[in-house]
Amino acid sequence: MLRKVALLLVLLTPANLHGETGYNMWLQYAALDDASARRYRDVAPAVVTSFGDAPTIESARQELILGIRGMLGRTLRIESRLPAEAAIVIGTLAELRRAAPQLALAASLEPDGYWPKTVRLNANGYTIITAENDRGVLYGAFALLRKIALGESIADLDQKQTPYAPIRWVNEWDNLDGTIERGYGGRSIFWNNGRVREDLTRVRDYGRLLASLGINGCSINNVNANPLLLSSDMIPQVARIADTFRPWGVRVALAIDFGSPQSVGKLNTYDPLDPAVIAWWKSKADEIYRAVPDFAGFVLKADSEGRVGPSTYNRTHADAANAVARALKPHGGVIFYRGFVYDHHMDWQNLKNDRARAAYDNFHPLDGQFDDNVVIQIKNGPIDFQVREPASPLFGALEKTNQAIELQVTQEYTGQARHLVFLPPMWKETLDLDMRVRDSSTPVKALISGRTFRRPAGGFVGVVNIGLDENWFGNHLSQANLYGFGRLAWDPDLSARQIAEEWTRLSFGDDPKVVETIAGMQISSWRTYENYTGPLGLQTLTDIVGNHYGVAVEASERNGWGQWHRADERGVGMDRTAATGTGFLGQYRPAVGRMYESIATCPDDLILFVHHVPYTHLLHSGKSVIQYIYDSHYEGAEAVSKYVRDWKPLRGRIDDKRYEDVLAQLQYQAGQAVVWRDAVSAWFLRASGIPDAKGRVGHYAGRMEAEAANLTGYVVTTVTPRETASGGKAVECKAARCAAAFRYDGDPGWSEIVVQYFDVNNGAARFRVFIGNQLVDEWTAADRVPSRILDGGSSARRVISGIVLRKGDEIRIEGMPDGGETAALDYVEIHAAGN
Ligand code: GCW
Repeated sequence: MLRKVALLLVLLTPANLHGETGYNMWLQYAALDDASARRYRDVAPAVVTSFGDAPTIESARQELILGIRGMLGRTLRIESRLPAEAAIVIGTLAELRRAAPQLALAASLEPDGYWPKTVRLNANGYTIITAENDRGVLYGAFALLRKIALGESIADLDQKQTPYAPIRWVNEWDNLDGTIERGYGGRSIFWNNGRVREDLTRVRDYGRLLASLGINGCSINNVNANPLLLSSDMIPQVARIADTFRPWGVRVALAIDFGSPQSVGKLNTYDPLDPAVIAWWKSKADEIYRAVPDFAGFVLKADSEGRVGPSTYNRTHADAANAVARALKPHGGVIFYRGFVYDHHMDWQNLKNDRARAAYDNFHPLDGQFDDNVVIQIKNGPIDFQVREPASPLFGALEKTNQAIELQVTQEYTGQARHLVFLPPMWKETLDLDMRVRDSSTPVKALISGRTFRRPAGGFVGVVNIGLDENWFGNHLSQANLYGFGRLAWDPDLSARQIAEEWTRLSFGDDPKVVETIAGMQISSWRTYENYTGPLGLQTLTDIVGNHYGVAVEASERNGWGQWHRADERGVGMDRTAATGTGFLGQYRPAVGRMYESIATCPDDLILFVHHVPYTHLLHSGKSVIQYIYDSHYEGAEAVSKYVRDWKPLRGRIDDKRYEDVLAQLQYQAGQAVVWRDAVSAWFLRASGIPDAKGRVGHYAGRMEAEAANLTGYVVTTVTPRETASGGKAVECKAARCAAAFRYDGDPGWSEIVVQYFDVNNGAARFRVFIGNQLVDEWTAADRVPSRILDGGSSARRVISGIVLRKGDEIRIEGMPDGGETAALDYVEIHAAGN
């Protein structure tokens, strides 16, 4: 009873009065305004009739009731026969032909495709949603609701929809203990303490969100796979997840460890050609399929980053993939074999070594040797989800092998959900690139979907890594990346702008000012982030051996990981040409290779990825490389502070909760962008010795270093890497309380005080700011950051505005350490306030 009352309350309270938590992502089903609701009410039937009893059909029916209730304020009545009045009618083609032959539905559809069709019969209008399979019917239901939410007509429907590729999967890098590798939205929704969670509500709701995008498979554990996953007591647990996803048409897959026959099966080998190993994989697959009859398959990371693989026995990747594939084959399963295989102990001093070559070198020679239910899963670029990379040449090099593109929805190298970065524009560039495998156009999207070489399988895999956070990602705006991934996997011909606008309208409503602002920010955000983190193909200049978050320009150099940019005092960039470099460019088809090989035709955006040039090299734009590096960093940081200004007028136009959350995130990002700007430009100034033509780098108006302040208790410390602190130094408090006093020497007037401090994640230090004896601000440094040391990732900013300062004023900052956090300060900067 209580539950019923609660449900009623939920249904009766207008959603927009509440702070929206973001839980429903783009499935808001917010009430339409009166005028639009009236338009639909005039045509929308009062009845939904469904044929077939598959759980996906039931989901479709429930979703239609829920969505129409939310948007139009009407509850559809359920009928089990074709009624003598207008109705929404759902079911597969086979079911509808059998149960309602009078509708005369003649069509042939692809699996998962759907057909919304208006049929008028005996003066009744039927809105039919039909498909070849149940899953397609569910997709059609979501599509109808999306049309209503976007204000599109549903009066005369007749457009058959076909997914671009059969494979539209997500991967989750969840560990069995509940942590997530490179997840930024909280702990796992699937696992906790080595087991599948008892409460799978979040899994059900995630399945629904995936289904709304047409995603049909999900692997539920880290590709750095725990072998225990294949132990017999795990399989019934995995079956519970499969049962939970099934009503949403999402099939479960598992990432496996190649050593499992030995570690789990207790064999003395995991040699893929050993008959006992082959038999073990077969019996393991049989066991899984007994518990999960629609099990989708395996994902395998082998011989990469310390994972075991066929190389132990001098076997090939094809031997490995096929051994597992043959166990899955009788059940209709597939194996995704990851193309992300490379040597991370490469000699950095050998200028011919190149990690970018690895995927092609490993897999191209094996083309034709993989079974038909093997899919090579290839990251979009040849390195590793950097802020910009060219398309992997392997896409153009497999003709007799299935492939899928792996895109990273979770923002590992792109701001970890603390920075706004909308990735579809980046993915589009790769998907649309013509790889020139034939004279006619052969873009990456056609190759990976299997269209070019008529492969039986192919498509899209997104690494998503959502978590238990209320909004799944840790950042409301990051949800757009999952939306964009799903939409592109269904139809890669959609434009990034269209995706951004759709997502904004579905998530935040139709107010044109809101749509223009948010979609505009989303669309420009990748370029903005690139501008301050790694332009011209430098790749993300982050701590590549640590958390991949904060700035650390040299972290990529002088180690075996191979993410080298080779910047030194003479020049910058990695020579990957066929003529003088690593030969990487020779892996592309000639027309593409030539385009990058010649400096004259290589796009500026990738120049340093493939060429080593002096800092004075002039880009196509006429600007020198070094000046571009300076300028882009200033432009990027300025663009983020503009996002903050653009966001503020949205107050009251969207719900308060998301307004405040996003504002705080953008303000944080604006501070981080300045850290990146200053660190990267200072590093390149030191390396190149060439000053910024605009005089900004190294000269910071109004900045007072903490190490030069009048210190009580604080001690000066050197920060590593040095570019992540202004002047390479900061001050730390090793006592209970310390103070740093700064004398203001500028013009009197209204001012903004910027306090650059450090916020590490092993303590919550307190700060208090005084002007003279007056306390003007205080805060606790307890933000969610990935760093425990003073570096680019922990550098943080507090802006105190609306303060009038007079010449000679003392600004005193008190710091009170906590735990491992030393209330460290970098600098104070005073800006005259604008109006
Ligand atoms: O991007 C790198 C990540 C690793 C990841 C690996 C991979 C799961 O830093 O955390 O491991 O790629 O894709 O296998």
